[in-house]
Amino acid sequence: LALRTALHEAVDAEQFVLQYQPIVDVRTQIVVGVESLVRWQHPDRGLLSPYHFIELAEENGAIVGIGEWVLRESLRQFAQWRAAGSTLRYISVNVSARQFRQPGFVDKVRAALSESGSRPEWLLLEITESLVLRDAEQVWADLETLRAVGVRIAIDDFGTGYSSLSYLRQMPVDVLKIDKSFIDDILASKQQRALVNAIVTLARNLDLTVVAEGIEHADQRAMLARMGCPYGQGYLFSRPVWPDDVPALTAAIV
Ligand code: G
Ligand code: G
Ligand code: MN
Ligand code: NA
Repeated sequence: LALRTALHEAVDAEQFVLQYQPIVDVRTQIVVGVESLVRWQHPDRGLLSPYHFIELAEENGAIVGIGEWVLRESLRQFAQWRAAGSTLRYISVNVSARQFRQPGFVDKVRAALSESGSRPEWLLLEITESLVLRDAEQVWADLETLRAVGVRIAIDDFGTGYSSLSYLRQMPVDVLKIDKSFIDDILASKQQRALVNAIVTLARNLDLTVVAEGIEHADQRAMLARMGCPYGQGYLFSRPVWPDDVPALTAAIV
């Protein structure tokens, strides 16, 4: 209960911080982008993972302010890295359904891009399958607007929701992030392997990009490379790191 009320003041109190996790080319392991991941630096409880507060923030609406801060801070930081010569291609930012549906969301994205001096191509927004499936009309219109501007859209945790294959073809999205639960068993289970292979092949044929999430072992990476999965993310390459460690990490892997 205390967390719930504190959440509303935490943005103004500047208690949120971002870590960044590299997204790599599965074959070469070169870092192509980073995903920003929010943490709450709570005055008494220490550094809190989003698992402890994102759901609460969605319930009480604080997610709107938090999400706006995350978007602006991510782009500010990314533009700064680029200005310093970084070859990173993009930054991936999680957007919760409630934040996306907030009136004026598209304008806020535009404003965050221009105030930070970012190109729209630098931004990848991660949304959930359920958002794309519900309230289809307004959400789809907003997705189309964002894509027309040049911002790309990813479906996060892909495979855990209910999107049908015929829907997938029409969805206004660019990237599928295959959920970690599929990658976990990619070696042990022939069925899971077949599913991931099918998603990778389908995505390629639909001109969608794929990121495999939660890669922890070298043999998972090798298997995904053999399947032709283009991009990956996971502890094998790097855990989420503090902003100061991003430039070195990028340079080290390249
Ligand atoms: O970084 P970590 O593994 O702790 O993230 C846990 C969960 O929190 C993931 O589902 C992730 O998508 C979510 N998450 C992390 N950062 C953000 C954010 O800025 N906004 C939203 N809406 N979710 C986030
Ligand atoms: O829902 P989303 O995909 O945004 O969640 C990303 C979360 O997954 C982050 O909290 C991040 O810390 C976590 N994560 C990233 N790579 C790995 C991994 O290889 N193993 C595990 N267990 N978690 C990971
Ligand atoms: Mn994500
Ligand atoms: Na995910």
